[in-house]
Amino acid sequence: MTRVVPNDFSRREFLWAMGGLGAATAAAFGGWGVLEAMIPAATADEWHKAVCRFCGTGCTINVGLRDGKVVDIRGHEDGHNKGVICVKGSMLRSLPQIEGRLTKPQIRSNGKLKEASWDEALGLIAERFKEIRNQHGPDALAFYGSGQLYTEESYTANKLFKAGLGTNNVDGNPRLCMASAAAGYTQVYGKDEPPGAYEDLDHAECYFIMGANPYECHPPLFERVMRHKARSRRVVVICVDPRRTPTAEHSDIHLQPVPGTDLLLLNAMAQVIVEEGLTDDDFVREHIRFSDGQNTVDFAAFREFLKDYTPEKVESELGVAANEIRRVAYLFARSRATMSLWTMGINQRTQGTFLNNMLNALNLITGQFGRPGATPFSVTGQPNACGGVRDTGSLAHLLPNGRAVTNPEHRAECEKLWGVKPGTISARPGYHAVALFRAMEAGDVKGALIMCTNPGATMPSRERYMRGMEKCFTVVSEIVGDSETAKTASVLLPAALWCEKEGVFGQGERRYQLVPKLIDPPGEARSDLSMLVELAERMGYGELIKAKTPNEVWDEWRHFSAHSKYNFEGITYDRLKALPGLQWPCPTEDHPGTVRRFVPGDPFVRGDKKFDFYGNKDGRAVVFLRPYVKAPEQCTEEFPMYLTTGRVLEQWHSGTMTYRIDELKQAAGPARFHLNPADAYRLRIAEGDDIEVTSAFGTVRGKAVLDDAPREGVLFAAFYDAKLLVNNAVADWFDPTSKEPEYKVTAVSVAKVGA
Ligand SMILES: Nc1nc2c(c(=O)[nH]1)N[C@H]1C(S)=C(S)[C@@H](COP(=O)(O)OP(=O)(O)OC[C@H]3O[C@@H](n4cnc5c(=O)[nH]c(N)nc54)[C@H](O)[C@@H]3O)O[C@H]1N2
Ligand SMILES: Nc1nc2c(c(=O)[nH]1)N[C@H]1C(S)=C(S)[C@@H](COP(=O)(O)OP(=O)(O)OC[C@H]3O[C@@H](n4cnc5c(=O)[nH]c(N)nc54)[C@H](O)[C@@H]3O)O[C@H]1N2
Ligand code: SF4
Ligand SMILES: [Mo]
Repeated sequence: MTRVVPNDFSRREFLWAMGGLGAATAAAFGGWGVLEAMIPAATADEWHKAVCRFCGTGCTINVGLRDGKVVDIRGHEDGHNKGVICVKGSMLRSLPQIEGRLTKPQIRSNGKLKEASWDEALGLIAERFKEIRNQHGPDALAFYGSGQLYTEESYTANKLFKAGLGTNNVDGNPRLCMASAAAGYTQVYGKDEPPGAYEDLDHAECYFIMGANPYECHPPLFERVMRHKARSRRVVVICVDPRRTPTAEHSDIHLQPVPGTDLLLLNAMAQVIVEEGLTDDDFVREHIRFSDGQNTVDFAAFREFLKDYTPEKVESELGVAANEIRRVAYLFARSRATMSLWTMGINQRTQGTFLNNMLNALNLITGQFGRPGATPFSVTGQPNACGGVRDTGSLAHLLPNGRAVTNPEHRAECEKLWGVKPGTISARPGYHAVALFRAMEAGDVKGALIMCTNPGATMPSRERYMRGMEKCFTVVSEIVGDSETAKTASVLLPAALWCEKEGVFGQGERRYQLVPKLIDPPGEARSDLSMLVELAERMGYGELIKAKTPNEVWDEWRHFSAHSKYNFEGITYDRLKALPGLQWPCPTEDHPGTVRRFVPGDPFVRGDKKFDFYGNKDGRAVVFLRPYVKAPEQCTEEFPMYLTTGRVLEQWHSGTMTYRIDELKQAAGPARFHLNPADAYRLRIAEGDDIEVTSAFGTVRGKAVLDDAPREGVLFAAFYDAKLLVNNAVADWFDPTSKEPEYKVTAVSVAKVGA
């Protein structure tokens, strides 16, 4: 492997100075000396438009090939990302060759995985799944998928399980990630997915970034914020995070709340906005309905509700001074265009849905909506959580295009569109992620297909759920053989990754983009779609799953979508091959796509309305009165600190991909516990000490690093390193509505090992 710069430290410094952006981008900033060293040795013979495999930014890229191998990656100038990519994207060139790629199926016998043929592996799965269904009913089977599968793959799995096998036990990692955002949008607008677009990043004057660290997790988006800020002195960036992240360091205002208390801040901001007359009264009158969650209430009731949340009343529990709350509320309401951005610090919370409701509410009551730069915007994590999972309804309570399994009309519509007998789709919602792994543990789910996700590392309270997977007939489709999840597999299937297969990713602004197949997978590895198609055939569902190639599945799916307000029938493979993606709604093949929803330009807006929240019968968006409730994890004498978890720039989730790429591994280093020096001093912990972190859920050991980024009393760890499986200690409480776990708030004790 080519070493990129002589000294890893200086390389990381350089990348960080560039906002983590990749080699192709760094040129724009004049970092030429180091840049040349970063350009890979091999030059490409041919270039192909594709999409980055990693995050929900969904950067359009050019993939350089030589001798059937990926040798270079560049940002695509015509993409929404305008040529910008981050370090993970630029290192995609090494992904197909990572160590440990699976090349043959494996079947466990006498406790050991042994190589087998595809015929044996798929034959066994079909036989065992049929047996389990016949003996225990369809709900003893489950599919656990991923926002990193292609849309065609998630759509097919969802259809096979819900309309074929007859169980709604279809869930996946977007439950851990975007469920609160989806629930929040659906309650407010009657439809999921953001009203705004990345383009809004170029126009806002106030950016309200809460529970998100886009500097590390969505670098091209944050770079757009910084570029806009450099152009205009009026721009103000506000960051709300218990850690002083690089995002916070680049912001004008950083509020550092106690983990788990954000709803106090949002309600207090609303209180200031209402009390100080900062609402947009016309917008409120014409386009908003207020609700206490059960009934419609009036504005006076909203105002009354907020009286408990004056800045002075909340400041001590929140950990942010009242005058700061007032200042931020003014800036939010008064700027010419306010864009709020949030991710996991908000979604992964027992009040995640309420927090999402309130973030949308702040933009609505101030009329910061539907103009360039004025929009609420939930930033998406995975490359295909939106298009692949939320839009296809591949979650336990959903059917495609925003339909619900509990709604008889919705079931009937889907049965008709899928051509199955009335009554085929079960009326019972399946198990959501946490419930699913508990059902495996309890022995209620006896057979599961896990695809493109590594819950053995990434579920909260993971040890418990490893036991569940071990107990079950667990089929794991993976690219590597030694993920935590693969260790539990009864059958392990070798998967093709990214541009070894073809399919569509739908990123965070409703944009669908095509990844072409450019190279061959190693050995006998094959696409997840082909596994699903063959499994369906072997189980007797060949007629139901009649679309067998990516293009055939896509065509079926886009015609399906025409029966909904998620209509993208006009987005064909041919258009996707030619264009750097299209944003839905996009009903016809000559439609240019839709940048902003619920405003003119959106094909569903009726007549000459300036705003039309057509997802709700009365055409209004709903502002909810959402009371703050303390997080279930509170600091006690036994567990006096908060553990919070998250990501670093160079690593992706459980690290099975990025921790095997030398440059990214060296740049991130091993994961450690980040401890505020004040806490470290109190606990007599020095940098480099081995420490033990214990919660009511489990214990993890790791090295301490002193870092004043987390606020006092807060400990941070990332989860990419299999040597520091922080999820052993992370609590698995979840939001009662979205069922998304609260990864961000666990009460722990911290001690030096042996002390
Ligand atoms: N480099 C990199 N980028 C990624 C990913 C990756 O693995 N690596 N994964 C992608 C995915 S799937 C996702 S979901 C996104 C996640 O993107 P982000 O949500 O931006 O990343 P996280 O690090 O999970 O969490 C964001 C911040 O929440 C803060 N936080 C913790 N508790 C609280 C709280 O109580 N209140 C508030 N306000 N903030 C809190 C943390 O300190 C952290 O800085 O990133 C995507 N992009
Ligand atoms: N402590 C803590 N835990 C968290 C979070 C947190 O903030 N803190 N965040 C949560 C969130 S937001 C998310 S999204 C999840 C992510 O959790 P996971 O999805 O479990 O994590 P990944 O490492 O992305 O797992 C993807 C797996 O798919 C494999 N793979 C890659 N490409 C393919 C393919 O094409 N086909 C197949 N079959 N396999 C493939 C990879 O090798 C990898 O093992 O983690 C959650 N866990
Ligand atoms: S920002 Fe996300 S999509 Fe863009 S290059 Fe980086 S990892 Fe890939
Ligand atoms: Mo995520």
